[in-house]
Amino acid sequence: MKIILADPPAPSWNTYMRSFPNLGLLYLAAHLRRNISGVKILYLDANHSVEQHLKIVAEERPSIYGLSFASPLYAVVKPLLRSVRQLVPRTLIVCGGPHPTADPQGCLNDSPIDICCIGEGEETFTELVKTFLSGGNLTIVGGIAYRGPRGEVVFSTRRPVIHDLDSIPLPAWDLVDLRRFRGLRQAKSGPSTAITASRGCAFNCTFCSNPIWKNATPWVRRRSPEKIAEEVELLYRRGIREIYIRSDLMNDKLDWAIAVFDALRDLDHPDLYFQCNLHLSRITSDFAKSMRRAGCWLCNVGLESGSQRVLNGIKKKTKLVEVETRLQTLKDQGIKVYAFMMMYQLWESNNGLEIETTREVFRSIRLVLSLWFKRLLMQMSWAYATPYPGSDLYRICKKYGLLPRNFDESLVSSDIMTIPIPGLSRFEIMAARLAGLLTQLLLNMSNRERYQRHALVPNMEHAIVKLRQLLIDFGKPFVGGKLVPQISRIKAPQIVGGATDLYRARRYLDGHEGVSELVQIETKTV
Ligand code: B12
Ligand code: SF4
Repeated sequence: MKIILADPPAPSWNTYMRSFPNLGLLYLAAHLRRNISGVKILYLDANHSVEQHLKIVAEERPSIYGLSFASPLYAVVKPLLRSVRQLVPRTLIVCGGPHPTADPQGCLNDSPIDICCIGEGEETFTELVKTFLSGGNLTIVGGIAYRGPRGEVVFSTRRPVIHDLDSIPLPAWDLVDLRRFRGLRQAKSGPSTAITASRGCAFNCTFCSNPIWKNATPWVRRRSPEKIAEEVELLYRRGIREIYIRSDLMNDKLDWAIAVFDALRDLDHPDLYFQCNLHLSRITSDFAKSMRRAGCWLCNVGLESGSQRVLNGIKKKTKLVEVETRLQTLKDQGIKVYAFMMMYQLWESNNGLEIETTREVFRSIRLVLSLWFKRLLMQMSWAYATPYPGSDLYRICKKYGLLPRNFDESLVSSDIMTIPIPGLSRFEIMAARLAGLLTQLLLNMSNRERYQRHALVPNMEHAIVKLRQLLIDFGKPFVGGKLVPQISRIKAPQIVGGATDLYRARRYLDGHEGVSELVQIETKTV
């Protein structure tokens, strides 16, 4: 029996997806192999073009095709799945990951998906394959959604989360040719890749899709330091020299986090570096020391805003007065900080809908500049607040009628202003965005340390391309005084380079790139 586990082909402008393999799929493959013998698993990574992807599917004719995707890619996934269905009509199509978990109804209604896996997939997928092999009734498998006899979406029993993450085998790294991946955008060494040390997050930021994983407790589960070190050692032996620990937060439980970094230090590989994600409120000196001793040189911190009102509104659990001291703690250990910032948040209070003002966005810009001036911040990026399905922001936008008509397409890049914010003038949005991007450029240009060789050019290009798009956007139509996100039909010369790029996103969805490619393949093969 053959199974394909796949990422959607990454749009050409999306470098993120090309940086390292999909850990969820590697975990599924490892669990499947441990529990079922005689199954051939093929991992199709995001670096395949649409054409290559479909060619492999047509050649292999798998019994099961499993696709993993987050919401930004759904607009791209729909035509892909239609092609897969036409090429291999008898293959069982199973989808999982953030988007099928957050919106199984939408997925099953709009796409030729047979089964959506809700939440964690190891046990669900293994049970599905076993039942499939024995010719049993797939609908009794827990943790799935499927179409019932009248086309209605039916949910099977809820599946509990896996409490002991160490009981899952290490991801099937042997299925992966690491040379196919670009590695991390910012890296001190290379080749680089990513792992996860835990699952879930105890925080509840309103813009985050984390609630989709919270359908069962415990919300946060952690691997043992020993198992994490075992995986790191395996990757080191395969030549990896830098690892991004992609857990949502590395410092929510400090004794565990320190034990993890101590175990990594004990591996005694001075040429191995790490990066991770931190919550500002839990940065302590002991923890920062353990990070540094293990070779962790860079951390991402979601600062999000320079306004306490906004931070409270989005439930960030961050105090502005603490920002400098916490970042200084990292600086004292030589650890660099990359800040994630957001613009134009919305939230709900007792008074109804609250909206971040342009003045507040400029406070965020001022905060970034002052932290940069004190050398507490190395780099940062901006995103418009985007209502990903599963987040509270999505619920709020839906409630107040603030989801655009072309919602799936508008999600494709967080450089697109997805929410048509009432009462905000176009000039204000443009001015804030311009000031933000110039700030980002300033930070990028001022970082001329040696390790930035890999990172500087793409990051500068990233900001320049966004600036250019902003200027193009300035000429776009507004409806009723609001910026209405639209996938426009602009024709313009190709921009070289690899940064995420709204401009290319639009071309892509316009049918200039992947989508038209898909249509051609369909007509050729049908
Ligand atoms: C790593 C990561 C990335 C990597 C992905 C690399 C890769 N090739 O996989 C990169 C850097 C590309 C990335 C980018 C982005 N990401 Co991201 N990312 C994550 C992160 C931190 C961890 C994912 C992970 O590895 N989890 C560990 C594995 C074990 O879990 P998993 O992938 O969910 O897989 C399990 C199940 O979902 C299921 N499953 C998954 N696939 C399948 C398939 C089948 C067939 C089955 C049966 C089951 C199944 O089984 C797996 C094992 O249990 C998550 C946060 C999170 N906590 O999940 C955000 C997250 C997925 N990202 C998110 C977002 C928003 C983004 C960006 C838009 C950010 C941005 N503004 O640019 C981009 C867009 C990506 C894109 N185009 O799709 C959101 C998605 C929200 C949504 N509704 O879709 C998340 C959930 C963060 C959040 N909490 O809001 N991201
Ligand atoms: S944004 Fe980060 S801290 Fe907030 S809920 Fe999501 S993962 Fe947790």
